[in-house]
Amino acid sequence: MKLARIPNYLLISALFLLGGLAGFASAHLGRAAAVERNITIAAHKYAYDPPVLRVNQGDRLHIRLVAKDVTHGFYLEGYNLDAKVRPENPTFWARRPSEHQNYHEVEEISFVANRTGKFRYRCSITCGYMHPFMQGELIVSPNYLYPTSVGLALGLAAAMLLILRRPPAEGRV
Ligand SMILES: [Cu+2]
Repeated sequence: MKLARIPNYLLISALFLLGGLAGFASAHLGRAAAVERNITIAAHKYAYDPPVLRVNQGDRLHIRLVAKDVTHGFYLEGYNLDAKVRPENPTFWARRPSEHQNYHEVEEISFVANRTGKFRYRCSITCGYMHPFMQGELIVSPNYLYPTSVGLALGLAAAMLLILRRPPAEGRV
């Protein structure tokens, strides 16, 4: 089947879907435009503020921790992060538990939220009788919407261009 014989509606839908698929695939490969997010988490007896963090996959998070009353921990499941934060201190201590690292002093912890899902963060330093209940949640959503819609729009534009450049129907015998 020659390109000129494909009906317009088929050409439009095919390129529209193809563009969307390409956008979706690029998001899946982690090429979505990353957003930098500066987040301060305040730890106090017996909660974190904010208790829930919502980000998109691919975002780079810069997390600063502060303690409001006593020394608290911050263990983030799924991202191999643990921290210790003391009140009145502008810096805190962080480590990667699985690599048996010692705590080192930092001003922020920075990482790319490349794993989607829900990850609990909880206090890793006994801070009082309600300590086991001190936890929050990081929710990382897949970042499909934006690249997919850009892909759909590009596919549509390509289809329109192709159609405008075709010879008129009566010219095609
Ligand atoms: Cu605590």
